Amino acid sequence: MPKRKTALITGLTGQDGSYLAEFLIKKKYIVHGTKRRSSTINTNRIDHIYNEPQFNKKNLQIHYCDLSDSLSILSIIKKTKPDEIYNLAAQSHVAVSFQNPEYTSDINALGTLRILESIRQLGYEKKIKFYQASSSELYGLVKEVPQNENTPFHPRSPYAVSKLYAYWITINYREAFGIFGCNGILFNHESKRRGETFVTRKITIGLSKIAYGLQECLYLGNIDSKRDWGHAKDYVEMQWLILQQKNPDDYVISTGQQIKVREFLKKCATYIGIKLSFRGKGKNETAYVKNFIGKNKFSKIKVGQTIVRVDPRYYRPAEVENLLGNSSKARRKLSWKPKIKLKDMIKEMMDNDMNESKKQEILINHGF
Ligand code: NAP
Ligand code: F7E
Repeated sequence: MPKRKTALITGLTGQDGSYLAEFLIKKKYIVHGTKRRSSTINTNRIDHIYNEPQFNKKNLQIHYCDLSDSLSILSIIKKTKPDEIYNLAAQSHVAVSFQNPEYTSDINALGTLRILESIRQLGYEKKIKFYQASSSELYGLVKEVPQNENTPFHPRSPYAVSKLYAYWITINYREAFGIFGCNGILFNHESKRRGETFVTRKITIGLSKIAYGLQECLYLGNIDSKRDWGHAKDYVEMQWLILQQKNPDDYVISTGQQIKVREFLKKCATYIGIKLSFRGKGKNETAYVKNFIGKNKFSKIKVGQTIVRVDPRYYRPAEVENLLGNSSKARRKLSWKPKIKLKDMIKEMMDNDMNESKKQEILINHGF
């Protein structure tokens, strides 16, 4: 039997970490993942692969690790001796990075350095392949549309600046020490496992709660920013493919399908039979229920009701307005193309969050 490959995923408990672990286990890898200590259990995205009887527990092993802690990183790499490391751990929220810039930089920038330097200190430069979760946020104040691997960067947040350091330190360790280090410059990708405070999930949860009378209104920031959205499941496959190539390289990963936040909102509303209309401008803009498409399935919502308002507290000190990726290099060299369409992703997210709200409404209103 050929020897099974071993992978180490930092940020196992996050959206991408959970999908990547599933993907690698299916590929017969032994997967080691890191999680950080938390006062509540934070493994809900991976419990199904950790506990399910058909998965031998040895396929997924979890280690405590914080990217601020060099010694824990070094000792996990030494203990697990992985063939591949996927560095997905990060303080990944752009808005939060303005409030916690030093922490964000420590984890995202120096955390990446700590892993690369551990590989070097252990003498594993030729053994371990390293994937860095780089981001379309690097393009920030964009110099061209669409953006590709040669588009100059102009980061617009402490998050993006920290990811710029991580991007370059990965290339530096590749050039200086011969580490097989690669950047995936990933555009926004979402799923039903997306963190609740990112805009797509905030919208799917908010609309679902409004539909079941659990919330009156959804408050959003800049609804005119444009994003190139894909599904996380498609994007983790790319992360793996990038490390299977003969030579290390950097790739843009995107669908090339761009819409505004307000369009995403409208599409989610349409999915549950609500036609939204907007009135007002800037911070005074609101969205109300224009009419129902078909029969109104939600007795708590009325025609004319304002269900979305702009709240300037969600504006960012510097915004990234226009992200659109050109992933032709990845499509050509890795024969990759995304499989999941935006409308199917919206269906998955809305179905998931409508189900959750329905359960909550039953608990609250039916005396259980
Ligand atoms: P996510 O859901 O926020 O997951 C981040 C992971 O990092 C979580 O497991 C989190 O642990 C862990 N983490 C946070 N701080 C840490 C620390 N100090 N030490 C160790 N682990 C820590 O992010 P994601 O959407 O899966 O994204 C994965 C990676 O891709 C991130 O690096 C992100 O910046 C990057 N990225 C994401 C996108 C996107 O659209 N999703 C696009 C481009 C790049 P907890 O579960 O305990 O919080
Ligand atoms: O914002 C606007 C917001 O927080 C998208 C991370 O995964 O992708 C993600 O970063 C847009 C922005 O994602 C709200 O101003 C409006 O223009 O969902 P987001 P992001 O900032 O694009 C990149 C590629 C990453 O690398 C990051 O790790 O939506 N927006 N109203 C809002 N955003 C939020 N969060 N909340 C609002 O209420």
